[in-house]
Amino acid sequence: MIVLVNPRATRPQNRRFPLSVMAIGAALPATEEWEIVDGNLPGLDVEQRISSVVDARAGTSDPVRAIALTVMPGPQLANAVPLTKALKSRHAQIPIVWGGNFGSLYPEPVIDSGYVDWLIRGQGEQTFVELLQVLDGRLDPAAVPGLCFRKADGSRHIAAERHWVGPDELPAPPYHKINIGEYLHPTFLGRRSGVYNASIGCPYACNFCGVISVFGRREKVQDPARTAGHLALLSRNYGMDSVHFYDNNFFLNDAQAREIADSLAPLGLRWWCEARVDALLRFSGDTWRRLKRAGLTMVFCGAESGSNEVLRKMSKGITAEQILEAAARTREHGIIPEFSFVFGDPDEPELQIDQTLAFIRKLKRINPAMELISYFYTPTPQRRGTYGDVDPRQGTPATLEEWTQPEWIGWMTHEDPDVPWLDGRLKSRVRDFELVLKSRFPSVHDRETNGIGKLAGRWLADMRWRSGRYSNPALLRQVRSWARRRPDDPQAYGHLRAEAAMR
Ligand code: B12
Ligand code: SF4
Repeated sequence: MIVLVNPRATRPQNRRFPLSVMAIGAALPATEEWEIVDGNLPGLDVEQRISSVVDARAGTSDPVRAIALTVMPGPQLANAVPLTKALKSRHAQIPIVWGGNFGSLYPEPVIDSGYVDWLIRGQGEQTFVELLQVLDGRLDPAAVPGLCFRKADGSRHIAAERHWVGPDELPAPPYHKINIGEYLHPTFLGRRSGVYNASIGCPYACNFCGVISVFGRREKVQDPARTAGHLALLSRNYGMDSVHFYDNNFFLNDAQAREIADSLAPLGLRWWCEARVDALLRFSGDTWRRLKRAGLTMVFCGAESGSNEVLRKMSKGITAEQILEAAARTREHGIIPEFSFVFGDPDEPELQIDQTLAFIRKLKRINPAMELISYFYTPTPQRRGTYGDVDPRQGTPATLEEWTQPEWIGWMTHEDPDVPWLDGRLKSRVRDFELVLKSRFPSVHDRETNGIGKLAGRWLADMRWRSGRYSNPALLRQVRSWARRRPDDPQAYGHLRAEAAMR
């Protein structure tokens, strides 16, 4: 028996399918029994639940022989650390395994912790199956790609990730192992929104991004017919009416985008996905129209900066002019663009912030429907060359306990990194701008601010927006906190966010 754990990563109201552990479970041999414990479910005592499975299985022919956790940087890590410690002290004899993005990027503190026995870096399906053979004494752990551990002499064995395979070579998501209805929630897309991941990796080379550090510069996409088959099941059997595609990069090129559009069209779903600005600009008018017809409602693009110099330093491979053009094309086709920006150039942070804020105004003029997502630049380990030529490991914690401190959570979530080139004044400049912009143009994601509050916010923000004076909008902040049915949720990251957390 294997217990696969998704430590709490977000509030129950934001929970989505725990895809990472579903993928690991689906790849286990048919003879292996396994169960998912999802910390995002409401009212669940995760440690208690795991322990009750362990206790129920103890003394049977199939006791729990591994507890495996997925761990993403950020709040999930903060929850995974105390949970793992508690599990280790309660069930010392059961091997504890970590996988996921945090350990893939920062293996040393995980291996050194003393309470994680095995770490799997990168794609986990095959490595986890081989680890079970290691636990049975049938395989030498040092021979397993991606498997990291402490050797008998106390030194670390940190393996490189294994050569990974694409989604078509992996089993289908095991929907029968979760209660699907518990994971379909209202979003701006629909009443019963779900999530899906149809590819692995990304072929681009942005040198601030953690994806290429884990998966290299490659992407493999699933056959669109298979994607449509899985979504049809969710829509037909469970009433899913909309979907967020989790893929880092959903479209490879024009031909593949058309194929996706044609496969999804019959399903009648509304959907959100991430795409590159340059890829979008290569689409023909016909491809845009097919995508629109197929339900593409919002497209998220990493715009990152309004400065060509900064985009070049980031190896982003796009220009500010192309971003403006993408804003125009999305407007023409009635698709909402969600542009994400990374603030805080290590060389000239103030100049970059000013240029980018001015650029966002321009984007808003071209496409008033445009949505803004903002992050602060947080150096992330890279295979080659980092944006700003900084050492992303310098000063990062050596222990998991330190990683879970609030200042490092702010670092990992890219919400509030403590970096020498960004002070509170500069961060406030970005946050104040964002508050003015989102009050003046309420986000389609915002279902929590009441109508009067939205009206008052618009009115108050209008003067500021026109004059370009954003600093310290105290009254707007007050109106916002008064008008929200629920307070801003700083755990509602990315596609979960009703609006960016505005503190
Ligand atoms: C879903 C998701 C979330 C969800 C959390 C999901 C959950 N666990 O409940 C939410 C929205 C909360 C979230 C938040 C954040 N996320 Co997030 N998220 C994703 C997303 C979109 C999909 C992950 C997924 O399900 N993939 C599908 C599964 C099948 O693949 P996988 O997770 O990679 O799992 C494979 C391997 O990693 C490994 N593996 C994973 N877990 C395990 C466990 C075991 C035991 C084993 C053996 C192997 C293993 O094997 C799996 C199968 O091959 C990815 C982007 C992406 N497409 O991957 C970003 C991504 C992982 N998130 C990222 C980030 C930075 C964050 C945030 C820190 C920042 C932010 N402000 O958004 C926050 C904070 C996280 C937190 N709360 O702790 C980055 C990580 C980059 C990095 N390496 O640093 C990504 C890659 C997005 C990006 N392009 O930047 N996220
Ligand atoms: S930022 Fe986006 S496009 Fe660039 S490497 Fe990362 S996932 Fe790919």
